[in-house]
Amino acid sequence: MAEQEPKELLEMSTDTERLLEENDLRPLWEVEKDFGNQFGGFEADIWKWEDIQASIDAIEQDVPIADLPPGFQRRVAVPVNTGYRNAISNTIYVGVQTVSPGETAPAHRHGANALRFTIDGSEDMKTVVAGEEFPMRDNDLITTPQWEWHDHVNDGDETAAWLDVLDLPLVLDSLNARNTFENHELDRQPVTKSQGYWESQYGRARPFEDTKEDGIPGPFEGNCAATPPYRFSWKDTLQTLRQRADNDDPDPHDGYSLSYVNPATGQPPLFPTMSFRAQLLQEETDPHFHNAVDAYFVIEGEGATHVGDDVLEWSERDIFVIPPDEIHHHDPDGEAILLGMTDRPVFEAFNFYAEAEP
Ligand code: 1HN
Repeated sequence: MAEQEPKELLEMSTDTERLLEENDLRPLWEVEKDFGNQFGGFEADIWKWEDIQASIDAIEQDVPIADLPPGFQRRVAVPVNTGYRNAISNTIYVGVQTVSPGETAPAHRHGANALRFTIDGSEDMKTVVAGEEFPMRDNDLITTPQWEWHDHVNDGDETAAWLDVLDLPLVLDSLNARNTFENHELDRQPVTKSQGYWESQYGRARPFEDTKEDGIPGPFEGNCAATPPYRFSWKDTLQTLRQRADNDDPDPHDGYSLSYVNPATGQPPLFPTMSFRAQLLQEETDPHFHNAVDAYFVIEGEGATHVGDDVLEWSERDIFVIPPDEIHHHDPDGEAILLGMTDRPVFEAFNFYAEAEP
């Protein structure tokens, strides 16, 4: 079939063009071309740990947290996409943060949801969330739900590093919700709860009240219940993954996979805007594609992820991203474990989520 000639652009008279322009009006057939292009050049991309490590070490040498200008006051190297220089994707932000021995990342709170996934941690590296000190051990995942005060205190001897994952591009850019940040009057918020408090409230026996004094909805509010502050210890998560690998069949696209559930509901997503999985891969997965963004952190092992015509070769601690609608599959070299992050809950909330095999 002969290639179709591009259609001639509709021409308006110069007078009409000027009239619209003077009145801040544009014809839809012009506007239409710009929709969906604000976030240009979103390609599959990978950030290798050795490059991230060199960068976080260098900024740690140059920039004490105490010298940071007013603002978020966190020492973070932020993987950015070619088409969007604020974050890895248009919805999910991932950063790599360090806190040196003796340093504190001062207390603040905000409307964006956040979590920490510990890379180099210790019992003495604590993130303080909603009055409780959570020790950050390697590969622990700790939530910082929206509006909860949080500060990070390193009482250990080694620099600590972790991933921050926030729905920041969604909150700050798409929703333009900029007045959603507040600094605490103290660098360190008072510790008002004993260790283990938050976890204890979401076990099999729970407080009877619908809503606790601090306003965080209790377990009886169905799927809308807010995410509590919570630490998912890697020790437990890994044990569950192993049990799955020993007893179950893998999912064709995601291997042996666990959802980090909202402890208040027992269901995913962990946050209304972002969902997380631990995925153990032993074999090549089947290709599929979907309109939600997937980002990954390599917890263990090495392999490759094929995205369209690209091959992302990954090893431990690398970060990579798969743009919407790209056909992709994983090919681990032996056994590998990934942390999967996605904005799928946003699509599902609006009945937009779609997934298919090629
Ligand atoms: C934030 O609160 C943290 O608490 C890290 O560690 C990165 C980036 C933007 C906005 C808030 C943190 C952040 C952030």
